[in-house]
Formats: sequence, structure tokens, C-alpha cells
Amino acid sequence: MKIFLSTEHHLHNPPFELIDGRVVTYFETPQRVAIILQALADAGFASPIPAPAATLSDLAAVHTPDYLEYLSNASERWQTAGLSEPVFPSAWPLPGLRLRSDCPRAAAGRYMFDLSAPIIAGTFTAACSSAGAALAGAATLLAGDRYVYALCRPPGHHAASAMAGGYCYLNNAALAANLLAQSHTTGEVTWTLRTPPVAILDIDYHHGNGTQSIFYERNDVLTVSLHADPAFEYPYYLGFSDERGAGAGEGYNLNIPLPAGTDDTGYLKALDQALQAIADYAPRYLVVSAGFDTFAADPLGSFALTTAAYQAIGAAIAQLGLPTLVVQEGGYALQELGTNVVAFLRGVTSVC
Ligand code: SP5
Ligand code: ZN
Repeated sequence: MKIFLSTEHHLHNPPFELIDGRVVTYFETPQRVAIILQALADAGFASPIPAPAATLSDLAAVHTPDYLEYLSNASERWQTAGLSEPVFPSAWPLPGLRLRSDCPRAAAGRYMFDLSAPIIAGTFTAACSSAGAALAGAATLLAGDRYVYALCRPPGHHAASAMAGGYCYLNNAALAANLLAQSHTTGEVTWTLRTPPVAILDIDYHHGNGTQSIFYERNDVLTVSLHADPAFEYPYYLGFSDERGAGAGEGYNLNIPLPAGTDDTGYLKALDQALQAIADYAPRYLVVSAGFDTFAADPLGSFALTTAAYQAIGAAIAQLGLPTLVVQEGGYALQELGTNVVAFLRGVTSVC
């Protein structure tokens, strides 16, 4: 299994975030990658391949030009205005408020939906590196590999076409899925007519609101997410089971919200339902947004999954028999993060 690494991830290292109104040390730290790399090496996985950074034109496939312009200049604009980093929003343009303002704080409110996606000088470079790892992974599937792991940091599934939030700036999994879907339509005509190109399965603890919204009106990418019920958990405003897609995409989005306390048994049962929907769609490729914040000891989660469950989840996914790109999302229980990623990838690669 090839592994692609976002080599510039360490340039993104914000000192703090605000969670539920309190300042806390940033959970999504560069240490996460160091821990995963160590565990992969100890387990005998192949050395990671440094991926080239995604270019602006790669990113434009999923993100809007104005958002990319914002992200690429936010830190410099902030500093030029004499503000001290990190870039954080202070207010948001809710309905009734005007959108037009050149003040850097106003721009932050237009593009950042919470207080967990601060921007510092290296953030955009790191995010491009992360997206590059996912795109390199997708290209490797197109070249015929069966399993690939993109060790992406920062993560991506909360990022929408013009919105950062929840540690995410660029939607790595969406960029990869879109590339796989595009290649499909430019590929052999017979495949184009008969085979749906891509499914995304999101197993991060949090709903992948960004991924859902990017593909909500498309039927060429099925999006399926298992997550903590937004009725009590972040991102609060999306991830309910009645969100099923719209327009041409109607019926091509599946949300499976789960209660606090969900354990291995409950999770694996819900996973079966998700996998059945993917099997019914019969895609040519699968992209997995793999978060490990479902783990019992995760500081941000409320589920009760064990390390053993990740191997079972990986194996169940691989039973679909699809070329699969695993994209790293969340997971903040540092002590067990490496072990959990290894267990999952062992499960995936145990099925041939
Ligand atoms: C990629 C990813 O996993 N992003 C997650 C961002 C979550 N940020 C907000 C968390 C609000 C949490 N409230 C937690 C209560 C902890 N017991
Ligand atoms: Zn998460």
C-alpha cells in the first residue's frame, strides 16, 4: 500500500482555538502526523512518499476563486493591517447584515464558520501540501493501485467550496473524489455510460459537512457519512438523516447519525448499512474520510470504539472489493492514534 505524506504540514501549527467558548491548546497538532508515521514504520508499512503541493488550478475544481484568494492572502492581509496572528473571525454576516466590507476581520467572518480553523502564515502552504497528498493518492488509484493512504494534515472534510472550519481549509477527500470522477467522464465511453464513478465514506466522528455540501447536487459522487448526531454534536447545522441530496443529487447523500456512547457493536451495525448503500451504487472507486475521533478515549468524541474495531471497520470496507483511497481526517487521542490508524490499515489490506 502506497502512503502519501503532506510534507509541509508542520508549517500549520496554531497556538490555540476556542472550543465551546473557552481557549484551549490546538488539538489538531503536527504531533499527530509524527505519531502516525512512527506507528506505520514500527508496523512495517512502506515509507511515505512526499507528495507535491496542490496548485491553485487543482484546488479550483472544488473551491471558489474568491475563497482561494482569501485563504492564500489572509495571513498577509492580517499582518499588513497590524493585527496579530492567528487570523480568527470576530463576527459573522448572518442574514440581515451586509457582506461587503474590506476589513480583514469581516473577511474572516465570511469564510470561517467557527473558531477552530485559525490561519497563520504557513496555513495555506500546509493545506496545499495536504490536498496534494490526497490528489497523489487519487492519481495512484487511477494508475491501477488497489489501496492507497494519504496522510493528510490539516484535515479537510469540514471545508466547503468557500468555507473553512473544524481544523479544515481545503477539502482533501472531495478534491480526490472529484479527480476520480472527472477522469471517469473523460475515460472510456462504455464506463461513462454504465458505471457510477465514486463513493465517499466518511467515518470521522463528526459529520463531513463540507464534503456533503460540495457534492449535494451531484449524482456522480455518492456521499455517505456515519457520525455523532448533529442534534447534540458539532457541526450542529448539518448531518441529519433527512439530508438526502438535491436536484440531480437527490438520493445520493446518506447520513447515519449515531448517539453518544455508540460502541463497537452499534457502530459496526451502522457501518453495514452504509456499506450496503455503497454496494448498491456500485462505484468504480471508493474514497474513505478516515477519522479516529470515534475512539473511546478521544478528547473531542463521545463514542466508545476500541482499537480492535478499527481493524474490523477496515476489513468490512475492503470487502466491497473497490480500489480505495484512505484520506486522513481527525483523531485526537494522541497516545493511541498511531495504533488505531495501523489497525485500520491492517484491516483494509487484509482483504485482497
Ligand atoms: C476534522 C475534525 O475532526 N474536526 C473536528 C472539529 C471539532 N471542533 C469543535 C468541537 C466542539 C466540541 N464540543 C466537545 C465537547 C467535548 N466533550
Ligand atoms: Zn472529527
